[in-house]
Amino acid sequence: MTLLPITMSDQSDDSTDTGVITKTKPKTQRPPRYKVLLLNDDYTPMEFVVMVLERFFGMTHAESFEIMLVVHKKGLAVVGVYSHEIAETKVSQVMDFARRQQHPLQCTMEKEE
Ligand code: TYC
Repeated sequence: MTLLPITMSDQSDDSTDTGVITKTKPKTQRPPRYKVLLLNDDYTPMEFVVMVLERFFGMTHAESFEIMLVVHKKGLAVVGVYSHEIAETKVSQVMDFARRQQHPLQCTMEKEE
Protein backbone atom coordinates (compact mmCIF):
# COMPACT_ATOMS: atom_id res chain seq x y z
CA MET A 1 0.00 0.00 0.00
CA THR A 2 1.25 3.45 -0.93
CA LEU A 3 0.41 6.37 1.33
CA LEU A 4 0.26 9.71 -0.49
CA PRO A 5 0.58 13.04 1.30
CA ILE A 6 -2.57 15.19 1.34
CA THR A 7 -1.89 18.46 -0.39
CA MET A 8 -3.81 21.77 -0.29
CA SER A 9 -5.20 21.14 -3.81
CA ASP A 10 -6.86 17.92 -2.64
CA GLN A 11 -8.85 19.73 -0.03
CA SER A 12 -10.37 22.29 -2.44
CA ASP A 13 -10.55 25.06 0.13
CA ASP A 14 -10.45 27.83 -2.44
CA SER A 15 -13.65 29.21 -0.83
CA THR A 16 -15.38 29.74 -4.19
CA ASP A 17 -18.68 28.07 -3.14
CA THR A 18 -21.62 30.48 -3.39
CA GLY A 19 -23.62 28.87 -0.59
CA VAL A 20 -26.56 27.80 -2.76
CA ILE A 21 -28.03 24.55 -1.48
CA THR A 22 -29.83 22.38 -4.01
CA LYS A 23 -32.02 19.63 -2.63
CA THR A 24 -31.88 16.34 -4.46
CA LYS A 25 -35.14 14.46 -3.98
CA PRO A 26 -34.49 10.88 -3.00
CA LYS A 27 -36.32 8.92 -5.72
CA THR A 28 -37.40 5.53 -4.46
CA GLN A 29 -38.71 3.64 -7.47
CA ARG A 30 -41.57 1.26 -6.81
CA PRO A 31 -42.58 -1.11 -9.60
CA PRO A 32 -45.77 -0.22 -11.50
CA ARG A 33 -48.97 -2.03 -10.54
CA TYR A 34 -51.68 -3.17 -12.94
CA LYS A 35 -55.42 -3.27 -12.41
CA VAL A 36 -57.18 -6.35 -13.73
CA LEU A 37 -60.62 -5.44 -15.08
CA LEU A 38 -63.57 -7.68 -15.74
CA LEU A 39 -66.05 -6.46 -18.37
CA ASN A 40 -69.76 -7.07 -18.59
CA ASP A 41 -71.46 -8.74 -21.55
CA ASP A 42 -74.99 -9.99 -22.18
CA TYR A 43 -74.25 -13.70 -22.54
CA THR A 44 -71.81 -15.02 -19.93
CA PRO A 45 -73.84 -16.65 -17.15
CA MET A 46 -73.63 -14.98 -13.75
CA GLU A 47 -72.67 -18.29 -12.09
CA PHE A 48 -69.71 -18.63 -14.46
CA VAL A 49 -68.40 -15.18 -13.53
CA VAL A 50 -68.78 -16.00 -9.84
CA MET A 51 -66.77 -19.20 -10.40
CA VAL A 52 -64.04 -17.24 -12.24
CA LEU A 53 -63.70 -14.76 -9.38
CA GLU A 54 -63.50 -17.56 -6.80
CA ARG A 55 -61.06 -19.62 -8.82
CA PHE A 56 -58.61 -16.98 -10.07
CA PHE A 57 -58.97 -14.10 -7.66
CA GLY A 58 -59.27 -15.95 -4.36
CA MET A 59 -62.61 -14.44 -3.45
CA THR A 60 -65.21 -16.11 -1.26
CA HIS A 61 -68.53 -17.01 -2.88
CA ALA A 62 -70.17 -13.97 -1.27
CA GLU A 63 -67.40 -11.59 -2.43
CA SER A 64 -67.51 -13.06 -5.93
CA PHE A 65 -71.26 -12.66 -6.16
CA GLU A 66 -71.00 -9.04 -4.98
CA ILE A 67 -68.27 -8.12 -7.51
CA MET A 68 -70.06 -9.98 -10.32
CA LEU A 69 -73.13 -7.83 -9.66
CA VAL A 70 -70.99 -4.65 -9.75
CA VAL A 71 -69.69 -5.66 -13.20
CA HIS A 72 -73.21 -6.59 -14.34
CA LYS A 73 -74.66 -3.24 -13.22
CA LYS A 74 -71.76 -0.84 -13.91
CA GLY A 75 -70.21 -2.47 -16.96
CA LEU A 76 -66.85 -3.27 -15.40
CA ALA A 77 -64.96 -3.54 -12.13
CA VAL A 78 -61.38 -3.83 -10.93
CA VAL A 79 -61.06 -7.37 -9.61
CA GLY A 80 -57.44 -7.15 -8.45
CA VAL A 81 -54.19 -5.16 -8.61
CA TYR A 82 -50.92 -6.97 -9.31
CA SER A 83 -47.41 -6.78 -10.78
CA HIS A 84 -47.28 -6.82 -14.60
CA GLU A 85 -46.45 -10.53 -14.72
CA ILE A 86 -49.15 -11.65 -12.29
CA ALA A 87 -51.78 -9.41 -13.94
CA GLU A 88 -50.91 -10.88 -17.35
CA THR A 89 -51.26 -14.40 -15.95
CA LYS A 90 -54.67 -13.62 -14.41
CA VAL A 91 -55.94 -12.15 -17.70
CA SER A 92 -54.74 -15.21 -19.65
CA GLN A 93 -56.26 -17.64 -17.15
CA VAL A 94 -59.66 -15.92 -17.29
CA MET A 95 -59.65 -15.54 -21.09
CA ASP A 96 -58.57 -19.16 -21.66
CA PHE A 97 -61.13 -20.52 -19.20
CA ALA A 98 -63.96 -18.45 -20.74
CA ARG A 99 -62.97 -19.37 -24.31
CA ARG A 100 -62.91 -23.10 -23.47
CA GLN A 101 -66.51 -22.82 -22.20
CA GLN A 102 -67.44 -20.63 -25.20
CA HIS A 103 -68.38 -17.60 -23.11
CA PRO A 104 -67.57 -14.12 -24.45
CA LEU A 105 -66.29 -12.88 -21.06
CA GLN A 106 -63.57 -10.23 -21.42
CA CYS A 107 -60.78 -9.52 -18.95
CA THR A 108 -58.12 -6.83 -19.46
CA MET A 109 -55.34 -5.07 -17.56
CA GLU A 110 -54.47 -1.41 -17.19
CA LYS A 111 -51.50 0.36 -15.60
CA GLU A 112 -52.40 1.98 -12.29
CA GLU A 113 -52.35 5.87 -12.28
N1 TYC B 1 -74.48 -9.63 -17.73
C1 TYC B 1 -74.36 -11.08 -17.57
C2 TYC B 1 -75.76 -11.68 -17.54
O1 TYC B 1 -76.73 -10.99 -17.32
C3 TYC B 1 -73.60 -11.43 -16.31
C4 TYC B 1 -72.19 -10.98 -16.34
C5 TYC B 1 -71.63 -10.41 -15.19
C6 TYC B 1 -71.38 -11.16 -17.47
C7 TYC B 1 -70.30 -10.00 -15.16
C8 TYC B 1 -70.05 -10.75 -17.44
O2 TYC B 1 -68.21 -9.83 -16.28
C9 TYC B 1 -69.52 -10.19 -16.31
N2 TYC B 1 -75.82 -13.00 -17.70
